[in-house]
Amino acid sequence: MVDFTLTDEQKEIQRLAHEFAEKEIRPKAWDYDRDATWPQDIIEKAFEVGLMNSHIPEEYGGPGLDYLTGCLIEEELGWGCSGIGTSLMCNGLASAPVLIAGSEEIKKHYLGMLTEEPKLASFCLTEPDAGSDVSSMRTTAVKKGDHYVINGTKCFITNGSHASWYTVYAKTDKDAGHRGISAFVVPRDADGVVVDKKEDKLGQRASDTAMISFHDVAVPAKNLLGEENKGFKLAMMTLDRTRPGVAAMAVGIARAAFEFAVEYAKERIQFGVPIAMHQAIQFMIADMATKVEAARLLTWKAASLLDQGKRNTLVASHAKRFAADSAMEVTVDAVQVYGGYGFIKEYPVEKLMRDAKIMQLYEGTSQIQRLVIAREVLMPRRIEEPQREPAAASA
Ligand code: COS
Repeated sequence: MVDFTLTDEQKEIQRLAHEFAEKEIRPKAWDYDRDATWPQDIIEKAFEVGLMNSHIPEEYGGPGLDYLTGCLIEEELGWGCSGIGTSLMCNGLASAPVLIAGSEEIKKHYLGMLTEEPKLASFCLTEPDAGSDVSSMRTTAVKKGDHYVINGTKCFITNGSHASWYTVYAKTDKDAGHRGISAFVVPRDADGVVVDKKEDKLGQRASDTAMISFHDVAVPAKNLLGEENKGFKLAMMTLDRTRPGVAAMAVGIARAAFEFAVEYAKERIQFGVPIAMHQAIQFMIADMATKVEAARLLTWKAASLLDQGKRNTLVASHAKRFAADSAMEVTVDAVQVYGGYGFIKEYPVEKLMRDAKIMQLYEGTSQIQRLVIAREVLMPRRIEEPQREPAAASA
C-alpha cells in the first residue's frame, strides 16, 4: 500500500518549519536578497529551534530525523526563501560523506562541532575546470608521512566563507581518473586555506558562494574519509542522499510562486473581472499546481527509498530534475500572471524566478540528472544493485 499520510511527528516538524519560514525568514527575505545580506541571525535562530542538521544522528548531537522529514523542512524553508534555506541546509551536503565514510573519531569531532554551536561546513567538489565532469578535477592530495598535503582551488562553494570545516575532494592518483579521487575533512583554520572570492549572484543572494583555495594544506591522514581513491563514489553516494533535499527546496520555491500567482490572479481585475476568471490564466494556474504536486511526490519517493535503505540514484535524479525544472517553469509563469508588475522588484515573484535558476544548476545540472536517468534506464542492472558504501576509515 502507498500511504502519503505523514506521522504526527512529521506534521509537527513541518508546522515548526513553516512557522519559522513565515515569521523569521519571509519578513527579511526580500531585503536580504536585495542587499545580499548573510543571514547569521536567522541561522542562529534556526539552530536554537532545532531546524538545522536534521540528518545528524542523536549520538553526534543531532535530531537524527529521516530523509523524508528532512525534505519537509527543506520545502518549508525553500518556501520562505531558498537563499536563506540553502544557507541553513548546506551542512547536510558537507556532512553526508562524513556520515557515510568517516571514522568514529572524525564523526564525533566534526559533526559534534555542527551540533554544539551554530557552525557551518561546506562541500568542496567543484573546480573552475571541473564542474559536471568531476573526475577531471586538478586538486591534489599527496601523502607525506602521517599527513596529506592538499593543493588546489574549489569554486561555487556554498557557505564557503563561513564554514568551520570543509569536505574536500582531491586526486590522490592523478592517472587513475575517477578511481584516483579521495575525500578529506579539512578544518578552516588549517594553514594555507584561503577564501579567495565571494560571488555576486543572480539569485539566492542571501546565501554565500565562495571560491576556496588550498595552498600546501597539511591534514592528518585520519581525516581521509573512507578508503584512498574511493572518493568519487563517495561523492556520488552523497549526492544521491542530498538531491531529494534540493528537490524539496525547489518544490518550496514553486509552491511560493504558485501561491503568489493564485492570490494575485484573484485580485487583479482586467476586462471587468479578476484575471483568475480568464481561461488563459486558469490553465497556467492548473499547470503550476500539477507541477508542484508531481515534484513533491517524486521528492518524497526519492527520500522514502533512502529511509528504507534502498538505492535511490534513479529517483533522486528524477526528483531533482523535475522539481528544479518545475520551479523554473512555475516561477516564470508566476511572473507572467503578474504581467508587467511581475518584472518589478517591488513585487515578490521576480526574486523567486531568479532563485529558481540555481536549482537547475547546483548539485548536478538538469542535463546531468538526465544523463544519470538515461544510464539507469538503459542499464537496468545498475538499478538492482544494492547501495554500495565505501568501508569506513579506522579511527
Ligand atoms: N553511487 C555509487 N557509485 C556510483 C554512483 C552512485 N550514485 N554513480 C556512479 N557510481 C560509480 C560507477 O558505478 C562507477 O564505478 P566503477 O569505478 O566501479 O566503474 C564510477 O562511479 C564512475 O561512474 P561513471 O562512469 O558514471 O562516472 P562519470 O565520470 O561518467 O560521471 C556523472 C558520472 C556525470 C553522473 C557524475 O560525474 C556527476 O554526477 N556529475 C555532476 C556532479 C555534480 O553534481 N556536481 C555538483 C557539485 S555539488 S554543488
